[in-house]
Amino acid sequence: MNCQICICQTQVDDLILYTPKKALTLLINFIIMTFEKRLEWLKAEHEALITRKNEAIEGNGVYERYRFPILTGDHAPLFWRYDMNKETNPYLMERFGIHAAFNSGAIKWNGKYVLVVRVEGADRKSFFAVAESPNGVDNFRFWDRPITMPEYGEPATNVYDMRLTAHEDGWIYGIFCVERKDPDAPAGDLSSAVAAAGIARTKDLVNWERLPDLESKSQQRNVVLHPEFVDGKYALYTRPQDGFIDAGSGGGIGWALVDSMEHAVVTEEKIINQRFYHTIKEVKNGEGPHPIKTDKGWLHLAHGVRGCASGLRYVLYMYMTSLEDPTKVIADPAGFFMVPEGEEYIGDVMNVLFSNGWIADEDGKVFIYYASSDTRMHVATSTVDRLVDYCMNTEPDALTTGESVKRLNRLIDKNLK
Ligand code: M1P
Repeated sequence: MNCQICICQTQVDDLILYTPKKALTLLINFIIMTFEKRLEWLKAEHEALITRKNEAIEGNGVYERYRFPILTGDHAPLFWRYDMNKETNPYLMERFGIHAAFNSGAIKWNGKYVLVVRVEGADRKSFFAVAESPNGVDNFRFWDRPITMPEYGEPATNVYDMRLTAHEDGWIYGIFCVERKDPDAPAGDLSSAVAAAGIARTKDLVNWERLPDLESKSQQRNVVLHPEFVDGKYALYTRPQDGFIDAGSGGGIGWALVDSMEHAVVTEEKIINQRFYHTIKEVKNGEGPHPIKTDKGWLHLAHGVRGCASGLRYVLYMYMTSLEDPTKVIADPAGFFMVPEGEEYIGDVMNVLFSNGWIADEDGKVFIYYASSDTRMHVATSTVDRLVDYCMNTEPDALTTGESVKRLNRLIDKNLK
């Protein structure tokens, strides 16, 4: 018989809460586990985690956060992580560690809230896997297998951050970052990478047709496909990198029209949402999921990055563009929309909120899927009306302290009248 000592934090908490007799019984039950008992325990803990009910937390009126993260590495199926054969894994050890579940694309699919999750293994490689929930806020369960994404060209070292777009051409596109080691990096530099936008399409989220990577003058990250044709072309939100992104060069979220997704080539790029000195997007910014169409304009969610003593700080912000001309910004609320709070600050890459997925239901409810600290997934909910109101009625950043104080005084005057 293989016996192991095994007790988890929740059990320790339980022991503290329970009467001495109950605590003793629990202790005896858990302290020595056979393979079978441990498997039973693992399954029970996993099921309890997945089926845990989530609760909305009243917030600032713009959105509601939820009490629990919706996906973590621990949500990955046990049969991805453990060899469950007693002969080959007598200690029932984890054989494939799943470290994190974050930066997920999102889509409403067959009535379910579906995420294409960036899952990161203990080996630091990330891959895509689909998780679905019946209500969008809890009970997210991974499909049995991760996505087997076909390669294009030289196999990618890492892939991540898929944006999903159900395009009016009938396909669901996934655009994601493909990273490979920089072949021109000097010997000994094992960090420099080359990033490109990988493109794939599907009709069922299981079978993916890989298309050529986006061709562009510069490296690209955070590329997102607009859901409609514009002037008969596919429209992309881009994030030209390198030469374009040095401080002071005025880079930002770009816009490019391409003739075909089967061979997407960016010839011209126009910056539609710029970075600015001393704002939440001073260092860089990137489009989040594709914008939501509203009767007042396209509603955008993006991330802005600034530097500080503790490193880069990633926050979420919103803006709106015109329905007639999607390159024209019509609302640009000042500052951040969401920043890390509480445990969201803590994780692999601290001080980061990132979103590449949201779902707008037909009744106007919006599910904002965001990741914290490159570690776990959360949800916040709002409505199209509230988000449009937020964008239209939050004044833009006037870029100086004096103007911010004037803005504050205008609100105070109104309220004290
Ligand atoms: O670590 C924070 C984020 O950093 C990168 O985002 P960006 O290219 O916009 O700087 C990505 O690696 C992203 O996955 C990550 O969350």
